[in-house]
Amino acid sequence: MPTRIFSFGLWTVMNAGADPFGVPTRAPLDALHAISGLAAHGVGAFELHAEDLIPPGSGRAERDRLIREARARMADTGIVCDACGSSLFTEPVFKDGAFVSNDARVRSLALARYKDAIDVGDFLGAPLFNIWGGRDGSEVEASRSPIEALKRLRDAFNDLADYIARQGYAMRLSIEPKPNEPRGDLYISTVGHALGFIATLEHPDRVGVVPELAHAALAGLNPAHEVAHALYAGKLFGLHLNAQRPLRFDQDLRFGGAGLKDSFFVVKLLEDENWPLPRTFDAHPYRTTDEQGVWSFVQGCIRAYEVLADKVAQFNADAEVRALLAEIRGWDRTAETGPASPPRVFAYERLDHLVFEILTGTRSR
Ligand code: GLO
Ligand code: MG
Repeated sequence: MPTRIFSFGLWTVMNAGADPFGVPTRAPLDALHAISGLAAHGVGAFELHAEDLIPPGSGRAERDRLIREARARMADTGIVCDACGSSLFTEPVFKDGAFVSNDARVRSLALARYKDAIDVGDFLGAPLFNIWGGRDGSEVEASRSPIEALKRLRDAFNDLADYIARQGYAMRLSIEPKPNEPRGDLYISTVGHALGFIATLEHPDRVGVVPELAHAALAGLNPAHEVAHALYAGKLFGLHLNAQRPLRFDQDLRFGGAGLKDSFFVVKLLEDENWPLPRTFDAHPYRTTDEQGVWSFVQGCIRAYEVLADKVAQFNADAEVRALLAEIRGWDRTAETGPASPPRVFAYERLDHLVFEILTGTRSR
């Protein structure tokens, strides 16, 4: 297994602690400081919204200066950019959506803004442009047909894929599904929705999926299964690790902060499948946190992944686990000899309990 690369969205450490009911509780980190700080804490890659680095409305000269500065930090520290995106969803003009807005002028503006962000991604060497359409859903269902919305989304993705190809950028596109945000029902809500939608595009091979654990939990889904569908389809172009208690408002907890067993099985899947891409964290430090706490949040995410990867190794090496799994595999081979008689005893209680013991550190190696 090559050395694992950990990545963070710049917006995660730049998050100022605001939530729907509260104003910011800390000063946002400067983007350049965020890049250097991540590198200093053992992070090998970062993902960004172009706007995290280049405030909307900046002129060309300012854009170029900020890109130069970012590239200098990257060259100095070795950190790379593994994905770019755009945070159009925060801006009032896109309140009715970006790609799906009923106002054609807004849709054109969204395409232009995404193309600008794609250019920024290319300058930073990003191999992926990831789109989470935070407002591309319906708050007022009567306001548009969902079929019309899907056609608008299709046209937009086709246009952006075409732009990337015409520019000759070595960049793939991805869709990050999410069920809701926070009042609207997004049209591309789960990995399954994304895969179905991608198949309708002109060049499906250029577009993949970036599942996020919290988004799967919001929909009440098993996150390992979400990730598995993307892997199985050859579409796991990226992944956002974090934590979320189901049936709650979007929490974006630190990886490891909730759903231990679900997190373990996601890590197990990635490690068992030797998934080669960066492990990206997309979460928010607590509102009560100061800058020092932001860096401890970063270390916490990474450490949680490493601990779980170590637990995966322990699980895979455990003699009793191995014996149980070998027995289970043996049942597969007896298929041709007809139905088992007497009925099979499925020793899953013990297997599942062994997961508990390994996760709680109560089983010796
Ligand atoms: C919000 C999303 C968001 C995206 C980001 C990608 O729920 O997870 O953080 O990951 O905008 O560009
Ligand atoms: Mg995300």
